[in-house]
This record gives sequence, C-alpha cells and structure tokens, in this order.
Amino acid sequence: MVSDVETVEKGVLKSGVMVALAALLTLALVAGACSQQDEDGRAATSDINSGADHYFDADASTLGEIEVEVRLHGREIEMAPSLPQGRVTFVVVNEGDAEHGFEIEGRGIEEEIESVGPGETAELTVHLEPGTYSVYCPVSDHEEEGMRRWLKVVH
Ligand SMILES: [Cu+2]
Repeated sequence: MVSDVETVEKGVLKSGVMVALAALLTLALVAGACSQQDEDGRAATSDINSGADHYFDADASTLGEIEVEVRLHGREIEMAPSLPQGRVTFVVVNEGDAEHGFEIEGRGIEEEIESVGPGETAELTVHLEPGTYSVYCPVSDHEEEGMRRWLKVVH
C-alpha cells in the first residue's frame, strides 16, 4: 500500500494528487467501517468509486462531485473510461508540446475547453447523466488523428 502511494507520488508531482490520495484513503477507511458495499462502487451513500485509480479526486466535502484528471500528450487523451453520474470537473493537463483542447458531447450537452497550451492546465465542469459521451480534442484535425474516445457515465 505504502509503496503504491510512493509510486504515484513520484510519477505525478502534483499537490492535488496528494489531496486526492488522502481523500481516497479516508474513503477506503469509511467504506471499510460501513460493512461491505458491492464491488462496483454503487454504494448507496456515495457515487464516488472508492476503488478507483488515481484519476479520481474524491473530495469528501463535496459528495456527488468529482474531479477527473485528463492528460493530453502526443495525439492521445488519457483518462478514466467511465465515471459515476453527477457534477464532474475535468482537470485537463496538456503534457504535450502542441496546443490541444477538450470537448465532451452527448446526452444533449456539448461543452469544450477551446484551447490548452503546452504545459497548461484548464478545467471544465459539467453535469453528466448516465450514458455514453464522445470526448475529443477540437483543435485542428487532432480528433481524426486519434484524440478521441468514449466516456461511459454510470449510475
Ligand atoms: Cu489536440
């Protein structure tokens, strides 16, 4: 457990991740104390999946809201393939050396961060209902070059 935390810490030098880890550890303890919830994160008291990986920033003070890290590099969008429904803030980090953006489309919404410069971070908050969404980079023809993926939002 401790070694896992250290690995993530070295890999991602962001203070936000430390906060996320602390929150996840807290959640894990809470979940452990409240008997066994089912494994797929559908706990009645929270739509935060405490078994999630480090993409999730589970802030216990804002239940029903989550922060999701999105990394852009090369012609790839790296992010969790599925999320729980609710208010989601995408924290989009451009780790590449080209301008990128972030757009999410589906279930009647279409929201975007038009541009994120190299090395920059931008945030986009949306309310997501269960369903399948298309996520892509709206810059130039990056979408066709591979910067697109599906995001599944579940109950
Ligand atoms: Cu792009």
